[in-house]
Amino acid sequence: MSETHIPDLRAVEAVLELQPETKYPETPFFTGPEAPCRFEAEVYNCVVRGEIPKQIDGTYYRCMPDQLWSPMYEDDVFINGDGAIDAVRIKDGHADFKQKFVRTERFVIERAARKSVFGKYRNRYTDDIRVRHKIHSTANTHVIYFEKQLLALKEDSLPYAMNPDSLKTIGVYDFHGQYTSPTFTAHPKIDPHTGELITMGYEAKGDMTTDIAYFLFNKDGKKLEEFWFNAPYSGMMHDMGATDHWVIFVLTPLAAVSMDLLKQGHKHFAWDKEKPLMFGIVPRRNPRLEDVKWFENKNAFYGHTGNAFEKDGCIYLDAPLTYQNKFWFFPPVGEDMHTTETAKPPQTGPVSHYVRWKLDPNATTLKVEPVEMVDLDGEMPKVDSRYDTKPYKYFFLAMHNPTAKEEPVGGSYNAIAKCNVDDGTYEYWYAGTGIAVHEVAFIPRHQDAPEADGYLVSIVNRRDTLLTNIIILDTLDMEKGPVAVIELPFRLRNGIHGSWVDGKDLPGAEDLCDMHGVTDEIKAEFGNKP
Ligand code: V55
Ligand code: FE
Repeated sequence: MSETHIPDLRAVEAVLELQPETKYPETPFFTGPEAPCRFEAEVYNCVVRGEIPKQIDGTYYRCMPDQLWSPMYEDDVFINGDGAIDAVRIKDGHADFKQKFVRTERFVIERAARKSVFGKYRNRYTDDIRVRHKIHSTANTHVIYFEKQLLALKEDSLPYAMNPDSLKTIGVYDFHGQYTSPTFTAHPKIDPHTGELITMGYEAKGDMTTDIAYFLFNKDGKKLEEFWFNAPYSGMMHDMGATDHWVIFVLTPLAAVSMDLLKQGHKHFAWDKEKPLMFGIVPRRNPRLEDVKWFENKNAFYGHTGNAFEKDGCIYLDAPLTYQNKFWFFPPVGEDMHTTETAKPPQTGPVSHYVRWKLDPNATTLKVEPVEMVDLDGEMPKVDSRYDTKPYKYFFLAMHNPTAKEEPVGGSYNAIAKCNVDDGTYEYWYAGTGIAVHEVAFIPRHQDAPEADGYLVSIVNRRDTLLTNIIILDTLDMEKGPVAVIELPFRLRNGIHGSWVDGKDLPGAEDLCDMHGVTDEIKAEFGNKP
């Protein structure tokens, strides 16, 4: 037989079909650099270029949606992926990494099934009938630290608690039975002075309902407030805001479709060009229905809160604002996500602006218009968490470099900015062509460091090499670029939100990576003592 008749591996691969449970849709959410990763990983002592500042001691946690199984529907969306939690433990100039999936009910059932049995994003009527009434959380949106546990969050369900040392899933968390809504926001706020947790659930009496449940917990997890009220319409309420005396509820025109449409298998949310963006204010303590006020902004997309604070009796809310639907994959009812007019980027100029709303609790007119604070196209704003809910001066932003020729890669950003909200000035560092940057976490240089003086940590997708970097920037010299680049020998997908937890606050009872066999004797003799 001549050699030409023996197919090589590439030729074989070209004719063999992928098995159905891992054959993903040929859409940008599942192909190329966004192909699902599907693994759990540990890297003890990562490869590091440069020097990780020795005073950094803590762990960066963040969520990455990653569909373990090919979705039941071709039009599945990125935000429906199973929640993988990444942890980067930094100490003594070294970094250890671990990635583990949250053991949600969906994870364990689908692991047994070896395929997807949960259907579309927030549409239980598209599920395998056997799981319709199970917990739908993918725990893929944000991971926060409260009561010495990680809480992995998805706004359609309760949090999942995890062990912060090992990333083992503990289970669904309802604050010892005190939390009574079936839903819990992915963006609760923690008051850095009191340690209180300000949180809420929307669609709190079931799919498509306008009910909102507000909760305030003290730092030990004791419920201080529970207050139920209604939104003017049912829509996505992804982020929120809080100040010393007020809580702000953000209602976006990504409207919940009718129950009939949901039952017919429609996507849960659809952009509604006619609806305003609205802000509901509620007193943080002793709220009463007569204190609730809804302010109205024209139709616009609101993603994430930068910060909120109070001054002279007024509430200020700061965030990037976009006059088009950034969630193009939830188009208006009857429109196609690939051709809808509501999500086309404008031909010129930045897409979002960082703006400020003034919400006056005594106002008689409830129409509001924001003022632009910083002219940068970005999202995922983060302040120094010691200034959350308080007046502040600086924030960090994942942004699109305005001088770069390329579009933000894969819907992500390519630069990181440090912005001064008082005068609109900023500095930024551009990561380069084909490199996707995401939300940062801020690490104070030391406990008493001035506002925004410290380091940023973020996970960066190298679409050029199909690998991953974790970068550390010095906030006093952003333009210099990272002081350390941690290299992971594999590709990760786009990440969502995360938190930095200081080492002194972590239990530290277990190791992040598997240290089995490394006895105390071995440690005593060979241990790396700085
Ligand atoms: C967002 C992300 C979500 C979600 C709803 O960033 C909104 C916005 C990762 O999941 O379910
Ligand atoms: Fe978010």
